Amino acid sequence: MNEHSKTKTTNKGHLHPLTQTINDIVRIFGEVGFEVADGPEVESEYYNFDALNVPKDHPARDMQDTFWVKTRINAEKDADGNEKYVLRTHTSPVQIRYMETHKPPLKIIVPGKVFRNEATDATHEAQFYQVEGLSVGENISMADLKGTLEYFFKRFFGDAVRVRFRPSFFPFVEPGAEVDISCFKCGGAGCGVCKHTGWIEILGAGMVHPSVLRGVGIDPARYSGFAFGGGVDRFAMLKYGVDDIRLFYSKDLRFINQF
Ligand code: 2NM
Repeated sequence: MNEHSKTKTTNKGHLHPLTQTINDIVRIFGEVGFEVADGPEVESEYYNFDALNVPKDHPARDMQDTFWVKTRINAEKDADGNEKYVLRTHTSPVQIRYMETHKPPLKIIVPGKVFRNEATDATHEAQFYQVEGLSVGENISMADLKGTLEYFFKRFFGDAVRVRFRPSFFPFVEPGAEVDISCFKCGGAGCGVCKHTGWIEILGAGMVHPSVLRGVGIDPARYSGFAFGGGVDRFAMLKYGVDDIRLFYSKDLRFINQF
């Protein structure tokens, strides 16, 4: 027997489960007209916080929550009150940049890496993936937001999934909502996946704050928009039944090769 006569399958490898999940999300939103946008992972304080209506004294800006980039640029400009840089804490700055350079109507999703300065455990990583969506046009409403999310979650988790909104607050939207989906595992009866509540917290969302639109040169009297944001890692954990986010970053092939 020589090398060529053996029956042998070649292990070609495959995409990482988080990459597969991002590709699924991009394909589903693409079917209803959302384009993908991206931008820098090192962001200015202006794009990461100020343009998003986050107050100067908001706890999210603390050293405990945000990785401030220690460059000479920061050290020098800090004292002058000029621009400082962070590892982006969300992908929203990409949406700000996109709105500055594109006229409505616009529909984008922004998947990407984000960073939070916090302790890690089974459900928290200092680096993870987020996906945010944005639709701006004339007469865009909360009903468009809910319909879009219902379409997405039915495609992603299954047709039986229902969506509900609970009032919430984020500085960059008004009104804001926490979005829950009915449990795709038990259908709402209660099980381990939904912690016996029948519902799973899955996204934050809302109508883009008029100050945010004004800041990028979009007239809030003429245009409105919805936005939403959620964790790609969390979507993947729920869909594939993974109980520890750190497994995605572990490089353990016994884990990775299950996907
Ligand atoms: C969320 C929740 C609600 C959001 C808002 C924007 C922007 F840039 F348009 F203002 N981008 N993303 C948003 C809104 C994100 O994540 C929890």
